[in-house]
Amino acid sequence: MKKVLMVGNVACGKTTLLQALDNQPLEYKKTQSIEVIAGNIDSPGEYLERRVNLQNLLVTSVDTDLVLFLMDPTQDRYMYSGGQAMAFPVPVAGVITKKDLATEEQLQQAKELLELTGADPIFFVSSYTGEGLDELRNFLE
Ligand SMILES: Nc1nc2c(ncn2[C@@H]2O[C@H](COP(=O)(O)OP(=O)(O)OP(=O)(O)O)[C@@H](O)[C@H]2O)c(=O)[nH]1
Ligand SMILES: [Mg+2]
Repeated sequence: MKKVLMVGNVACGKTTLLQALDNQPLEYKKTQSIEVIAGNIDSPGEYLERRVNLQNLLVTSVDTDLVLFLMDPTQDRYMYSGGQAMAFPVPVAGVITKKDLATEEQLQQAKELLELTGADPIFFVSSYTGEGLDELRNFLE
């Protein structure tokens, strides 16, 4: 499986998705710093949200095969910038999280916003119901 770096707002579902992909029990734990989960790299949402920390994500991604830009369709805050995927030295794919909570309209809007970053392809998942996880796993194989 590809080694990935998780990027996304605070509470968008990065840690929960890594647990779900690894079939671990879903346990909430605030990510405080760069952390390894099942061979992948988890980051705190503050690394995306505070501009001063962005460099940490770029440097950390060098040691991975793929970056995942995550987006919670139920959150209004958009912290990415247009074309941001191009700044990374490895490919960037997108994941819309919390599919179980979002309306169809929220999902479509999140997809359009995430596409602006250049992330491709884009997956829709729910770590709670498991929807979309197999498709994402296949891509990561
Ligand atoms: N309903 C639902 N809730 C989810 C899902 N994924 C995550 N959550 C919830 O969203 C909250 C935040 O999830 P985390 O995985 O901790 O978010 P994070 O992106 O790692 O956040 P930071 O570590 O703060 O950057 C938790 O209460 C999770 O249980 C999902 O697919 N569906
Ligand atoms: Mg986390």
